[in-house]
Amino acid sequence: MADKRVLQEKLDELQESYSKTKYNKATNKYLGILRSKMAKLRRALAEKKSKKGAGFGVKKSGDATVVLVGFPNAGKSSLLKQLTGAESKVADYAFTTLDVIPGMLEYKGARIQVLDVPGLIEGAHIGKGAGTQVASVIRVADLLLFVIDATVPEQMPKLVEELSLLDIKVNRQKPRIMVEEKKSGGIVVESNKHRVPDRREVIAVLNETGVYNCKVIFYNDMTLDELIELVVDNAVYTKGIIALNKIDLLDKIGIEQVRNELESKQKTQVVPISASKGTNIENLKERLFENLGIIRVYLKPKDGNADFSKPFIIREGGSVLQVAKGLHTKAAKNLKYAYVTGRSAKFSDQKVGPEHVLQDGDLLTLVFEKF
Ligand SMILES: Nc1nc2c(ncn2[C@@H]2O[C@H](COP(=O)(O)OP(=O)(O)OP(=O)(O)O)[C@@H](O)[C@H]2O)c(=O)[nH]1
Ligand SMILES: [Mg+2]
Repeated sequence: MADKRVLQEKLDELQESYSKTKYNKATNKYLGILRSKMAKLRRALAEKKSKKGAGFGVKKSGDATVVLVGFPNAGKSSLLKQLTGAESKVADYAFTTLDVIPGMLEYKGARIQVLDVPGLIEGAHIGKGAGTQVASVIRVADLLLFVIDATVPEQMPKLVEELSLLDIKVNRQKPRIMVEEKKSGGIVVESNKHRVPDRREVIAVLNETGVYNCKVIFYNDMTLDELIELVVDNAVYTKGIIALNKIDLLDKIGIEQVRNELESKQKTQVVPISASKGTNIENLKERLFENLGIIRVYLKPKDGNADFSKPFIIREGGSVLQVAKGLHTKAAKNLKYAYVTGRSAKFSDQKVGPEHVLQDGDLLTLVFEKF
């Protein structure tokens, strides 16, 4: 990649043309693309500035991954210990944690990886406080657990804003679009009567990513900014719930007030806890499990009983085939059909195909081709 000085010069150049361009419908597209180019350059610069990030490579493991997100000193490391028993240094000052510290929460037969990361601060998106490296860990999460100091609830909208600038969109429906690349024929737009950016804007944005021939199909309304964040910025869309921490510092009425306000503004679940005192931690575990959409199925041999102490874990919407794949790739290839008893079945031992979608608590007998 180009050196720091060249990146900085390019960024200054873009910033200058951005501030000189007046906003109107004709320049809207151009401004959107400038914004996203500037964001990319800022990120590249931030990565160059902080070389310390080498320790940030943590592999996903377990059945699902939750990342703790919060300002410094909010209580993330204290909570990691409560949830998983893993030790991460706790201290009464900011930036105690400087690396990714993994823990494993075993709950109802599922193994949920919990990652403690350094606190996020305002300006993280321009690399402050190792913000871009922290973001690279947050991007892989299946669920975010925001850790908010109950005495400073205004931390929450700031975190959401900062993550958005880092191309991580919290609790927002992913806009649906399909881009079918073609060899020739230019760019064809199928809006399906949705309100979408005009054709020239769509073409300009796609050209920006090196696509000149394709069919674009829109499945919902979309603004130009949303189109840019989706195809140029490669944004991720992640669900997040809130652990309202340090409730031991507020009285009952205070806790309810903060909780209701956060819940209505952020439109997500808020679980009041005290990480240092261990209050309401079991309830938080249950909420994590629920929001991850984890499903347990029990394998039952043809003429035997299921082992209820060993659930097989899949995610909501998972099928019989996914279970077979999880067992062995060979098993998946040789799967013929299955018998299911439980919530997804109409009656006991219903015969179903590999694509049958399972539900929590189902009993499953897999039948294979002889091999
Ligand atoms: N009163 C109270 N203090 C808490 C609670 N949870 C954590 N703390 C204290 O808050 C301070 C910071 O806790 P940490 O767990 O280190 O916070 P952190 O979010 O990991 O901080 P960084 O690593 O700096 O980002 C410590 O002094 C904790 O003892 C809580 O529920 N109540
Ligand atoms: Mg910490």
